[in-house]
Amino acid sequence: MSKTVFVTGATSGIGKACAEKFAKNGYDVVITGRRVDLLNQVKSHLEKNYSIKVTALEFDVQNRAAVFTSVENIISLHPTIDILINNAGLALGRDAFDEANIDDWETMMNTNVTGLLYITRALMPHLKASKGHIINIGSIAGKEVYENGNAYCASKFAVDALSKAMRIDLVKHGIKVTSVNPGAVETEFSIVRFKGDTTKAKAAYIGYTPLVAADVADTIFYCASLPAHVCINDLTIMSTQQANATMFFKES
Ligand code: NDP
Ligand code: 8X3
Repeated sequence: MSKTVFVTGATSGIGKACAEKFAKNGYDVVITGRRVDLLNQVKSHLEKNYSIKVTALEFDVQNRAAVFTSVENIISLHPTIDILINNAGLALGRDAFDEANIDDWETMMNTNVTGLLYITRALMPHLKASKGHIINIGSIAGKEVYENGNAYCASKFAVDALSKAMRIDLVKHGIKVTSVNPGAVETEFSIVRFKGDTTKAKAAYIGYTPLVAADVADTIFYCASLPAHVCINDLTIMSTQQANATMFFKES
């Protein structure tokens, strides 16, 4: 029987690349996001190219009722969920603590931390039943705090803590927990962070070769493909030219 992966935030970037990678390898896929047009495009693309079952769920991970209802509704279609990739997330702004927008702080916390908690709790019975694998997308920003990173870094430090906490509490159920922490990946991330300012977004990647979403998806797939007795707990993946959270070797 084919396995099922549940990927949050699969309308673009790392989540979309994960959906493609797992679909290519025969997994049934549940994809989620808020932009229904993009969700449907990803679903059609996967169904056209791979002989797998694809279910698209439109909801905002910040909406607790929507998360729990959506998960309940898919279980008849996908009775077994083997892998959860907690990927939906965002940064908003890159401002000093004293100037940052408080609404942005709330959105980052509610999405990156509370949303991840909701999804994971909603899927808990299914992951227990399958002795499944939770893969949380953290960040280098969850390992090192950088200037003007304040609430985004805090949200990813929280993801780091939750990965450790889940691993401790869920080991008795045979559930694996892996934290994958990328450095700079060129996706829609910077366009979202800089609120549509594509010049600022592009500037984040000038002078060096960033990761692309497929680099991260390939690594996640590797983590998910190991034997039952092997778990990568924590993995940081960076562009070769990125030495830490903020230091990039830029060719002149
Ligand atoms: P993208 O902006 O390309 O993708 C983000 C995805 O998250 C989209 O599919 C978006 O879907 C979804 N999403 C965002 N907010 C919500 C929400 N409230 N409810 C449901 N879905 C939501 O960025 P990336 O692919 O780069 O980011 C994916 C993850 O990787 C994030 O957690 C990010 O923090 C992390 N990361 C990214 C790095 C980078 O440099 N790009 C580096 C390290 C970590 P939609 O808008 O349709 O809802
Ligand atoms: C995204 C990477 O360095 O912009 O988590 O924070 S960074």
